Amino acid sequence: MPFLATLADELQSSMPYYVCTHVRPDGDAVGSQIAFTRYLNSLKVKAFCILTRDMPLNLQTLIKDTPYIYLEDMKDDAGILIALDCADLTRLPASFKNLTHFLNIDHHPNNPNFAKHNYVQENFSSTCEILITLLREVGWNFDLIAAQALYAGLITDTGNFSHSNVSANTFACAEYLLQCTHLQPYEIIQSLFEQKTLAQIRLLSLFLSRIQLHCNEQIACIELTRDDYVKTNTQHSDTEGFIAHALTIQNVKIAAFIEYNEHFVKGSLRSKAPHLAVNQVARQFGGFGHICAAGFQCDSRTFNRNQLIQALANLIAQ
Ligand SMILES: [Mn+2]
Repeated sequence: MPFLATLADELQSSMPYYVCTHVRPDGDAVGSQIAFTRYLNSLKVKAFCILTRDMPLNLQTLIKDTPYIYLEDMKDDAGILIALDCADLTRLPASFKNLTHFLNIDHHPNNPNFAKHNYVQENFSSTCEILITLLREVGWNFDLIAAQALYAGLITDTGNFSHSNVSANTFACAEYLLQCTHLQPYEIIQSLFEQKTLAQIRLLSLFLSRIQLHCNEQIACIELTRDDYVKTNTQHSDTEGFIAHALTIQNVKIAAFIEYNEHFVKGSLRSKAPHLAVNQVARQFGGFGHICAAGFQCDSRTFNRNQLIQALANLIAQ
């Protein structure tokens, strides 16, 4: 029986389903939320996307008439939780720890299967790719808004079908969305990637000017501070996708983007090939992630940048 069909009997309409994702959501996270909420609504099940106000503007355009609630506005949290693209419970908003964890659909390695029903597939490029596959299995009639959201997830998690996580199924999923709806890929590209503010471009310029190469020019490291955001009138979420620029440098195998805040340091790590598993290094710093894309957050008092560069250099030397 298709996985989603096995859940059908348990879906109830008395309690709302809160379709959640990880903090600092990306295209895959929000795309999954939108599509799954719409799927549940099509079954006459009361469901809402739970969004946060720090969500990037370009992702907000995908929501359209999908029912949602801002986490900040939630007064009563009695509901049933569905977690999408969430590597573990620590990635969920703290106020949701006490809800019934009904369903967990994800593609992160080491997901501990924290819900009653779990569908975790590491070999999928994105949670959106998993959802398209599962929704096809149950013969769901994809609507345009869901298809656009899912397509957005596919392209953001695969770097426009350029990363090592792309498979034949990834393209088959994209093809299916185009076949069954009037989806126009260029429209999604425009609404996701061509909506930058001048301030964001200035921040990008600053980001590029900070690139430093280490380890025989194989590691690119970029550091931004809170002051940099203040000066450019931008915020953390405005750096989405910046790190990919550092990886385009010849000979660079790994890029590390370090953001310094008052109390903590946030690191993003990317590698060009699956044999450079940057999630191993992220774990050393208390983080997690995919083989080629991982991150961590740690106390700024204990963080040592040279230690990070050394750990990455060790990875290359292996
Ligand atoms: Mn994802």
